[in-house]
Amino acid sequence: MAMERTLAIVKPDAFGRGLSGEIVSRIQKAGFQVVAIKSLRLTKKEAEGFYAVHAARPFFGELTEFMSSGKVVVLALEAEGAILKWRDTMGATDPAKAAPGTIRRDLGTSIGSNCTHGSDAPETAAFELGYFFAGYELI
Ligand code: 3AN
Repeated sequence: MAMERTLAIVKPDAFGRGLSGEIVSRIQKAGFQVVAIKSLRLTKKEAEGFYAVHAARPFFGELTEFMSSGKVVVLALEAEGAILKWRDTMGATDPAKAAPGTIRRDLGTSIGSNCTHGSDAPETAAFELGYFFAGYELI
C-alpha cells in the first residue's frame, strides 16, 4: 500500500469536551505519523469554504455554523493507506451506526457532533491539507 497523507479535524464538540488529547492519543496508537498539528477557530466563511462540496446539502448551514462554533484541532496524518485507515479509525458518520472501538462510536453523540472529520479521497485530502497547512508546515 502507498504512503498517503490525510487531513483530520477534532471538531468543536470534541474540543469543547476536552477530548483532543484522547483523540490524538488514539491517532498515534493506530499508527499514524502526525506530520503537523495546530489549533484554530474557523470563521463561518472559512467553514463554508472548507465544506464547499456540501454547499447543496440541506445540513450545510447547520454544519458550517457548528464547525465555526468553537476551536478545532487540525492534523496532517501520514500512514500507509492513511485516507481509508483514518476513516476506519473514526467509524461511520453516525455514531450510532459506527463500529465498537471507533472514535465516533465511543465519543460521538450525534451525526453532527461526531467528534472528528477525515478526508474521503486523495483529491479531497490534497485540497483539505492545503486549506489548513502551508507547504513548509508539511515537510
Ligand atoms: P463524513 O464526515 O463521514 O465523510 P459526510 O461527508 O456525509 O460524512 O458529511 C460531512 C459532515 O456533515 C459529517 N462529518 C457530519 O458531521 C455532517 N453531517 C452529515 N449528515 C448530517 C446530517 N444529516 N445532519 C447534520 N450534519 C450532518
